[in-house]
Amino acid sequence: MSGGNDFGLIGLAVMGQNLVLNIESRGFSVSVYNRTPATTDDFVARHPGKRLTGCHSLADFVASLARPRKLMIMVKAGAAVDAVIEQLIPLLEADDIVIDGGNSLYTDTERRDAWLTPLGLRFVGAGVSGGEEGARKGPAIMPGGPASTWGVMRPIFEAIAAQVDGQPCVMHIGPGGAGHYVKMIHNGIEYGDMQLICEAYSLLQAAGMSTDQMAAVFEQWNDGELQSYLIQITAKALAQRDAETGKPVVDLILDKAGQKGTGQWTQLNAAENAVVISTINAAVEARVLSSQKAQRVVASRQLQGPPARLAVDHATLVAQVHDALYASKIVSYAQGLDLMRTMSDKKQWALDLGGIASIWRGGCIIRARFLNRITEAYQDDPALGNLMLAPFFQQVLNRGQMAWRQVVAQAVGAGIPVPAFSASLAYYDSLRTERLSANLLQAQRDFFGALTFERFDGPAGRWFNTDWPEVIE
Ligand code: NBP
Repeated sequence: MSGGNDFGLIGLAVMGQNLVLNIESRGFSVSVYNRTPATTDDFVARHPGKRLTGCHSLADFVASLARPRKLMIMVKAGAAVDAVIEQLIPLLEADDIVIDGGNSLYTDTERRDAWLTPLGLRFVGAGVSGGEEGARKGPAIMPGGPASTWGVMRPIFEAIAAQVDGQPCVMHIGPGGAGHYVKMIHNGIEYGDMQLICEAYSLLQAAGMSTDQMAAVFEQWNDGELQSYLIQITAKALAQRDAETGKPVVDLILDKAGQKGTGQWTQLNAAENAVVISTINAAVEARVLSSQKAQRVVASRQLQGPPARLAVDHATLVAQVHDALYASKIVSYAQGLDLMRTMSDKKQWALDLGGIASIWRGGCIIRARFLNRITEAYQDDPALGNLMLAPFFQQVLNRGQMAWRQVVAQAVGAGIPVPAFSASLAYYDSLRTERLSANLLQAQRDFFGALTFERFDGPAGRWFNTDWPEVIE
């Protein structure tokens, strides 16, 4: 078939609708399909004059697309994606490109890739970040899949992606599930960023700052090295007043955090690969503990601690918390990048970590000025082992480490939980400690299990043990 629409999208919920409007606005004709046909009709009717073709059957939808067909599935992650693919398979032809733009688990993407490739179809798992607004105005897009699809998809992806300094926030991430994998790590890092900001807020609040004062601090931080979308929206959220009561909205919101699971996927992947992501772990666990509100209310009456108050000068605290936040953020990104590097080596994905940082500069939730510095660090040293050792980040960490300690120490002293700040600092201190206490740990292992140890005064790789005394209990 010649002619036909440039692109097709299945799944007209909030993400799908906004992506379609974005794609159409860049000059592409788009066919749309939704399981519930009324949604399709309503969507097309609400956008007259646009190059949209509403289809009531997948057969009509597939027939309406130019070949090789380029279509995106944007339905609820999980079984719905498989259900749509099953229906599509008999309708598609060799070389057609099926993109899953939802938040699929990367192992599901690998399974689908192995399912569709032998059928001659090209499957692209693409992470799309930025929520509703990103989808409409320009998301960060992380497509994986066969390299042959990149040339075909590039004009559309580059046209619809967010742009930063004239660069589109999209690149071919790597084969198979690499795109969805990188989106998962993006989300894990997002968890870390959000928790760190919340800890900064809790400390400023404990020093008696009003929400308006804190909003001003975050606004000021957004003009400096912490500039980021999340800092910006934090300032705006703190400044927001409830229309009914006139109180700050944040003071009315129940302290129970929700989560959709991508943070936990990141934790599992890190555990499987023995990579430390303690900041992200702390962030996920902080959400879990927050959700146990009833138990916390009981414990708050039974377990003792100092009053959660900081009697300190506001300007000094603000400067210290700034440094603690920046340093902890660097640790969190270093850990996320370490996990990506480990998986890239294991799966031979050849991930371009500097490039990934660069496409996260726009469209997505973690967009931030400092991502430029990560890109530069990998440009300067493509084999960089740990982000914290790049000269720029070393200097920031060395400069901020005393303030960071003071913040964590004050928080601990006042009984204010700062799990992500303290996990980040512990990682920093562990990494820079030449001689850890693991000598004693090895002694214990050898004591109870004859598991042997290496010696400082022995050659590396030679294993020793000792005749430990008998334990009489
Ligand atoms: P939802 O995740 O709420 O999914 C709703 C869509 O899935 C509807 O179009 C629905 O059709 C369709 N659907 C379902 Br449910 N089961 C289906 C099935 N068996 N067959 C065909 N269609 C089915 O939509 P969303 O919030 O727009 O999110 C879409 C994807 O994007 C998800 O993977 C989500 O995790 C991801 N997402 C990403 C971001 C981000 O920031 N990147 C934000 C939000 C969502 P119906 O109308 O007939 O029920």
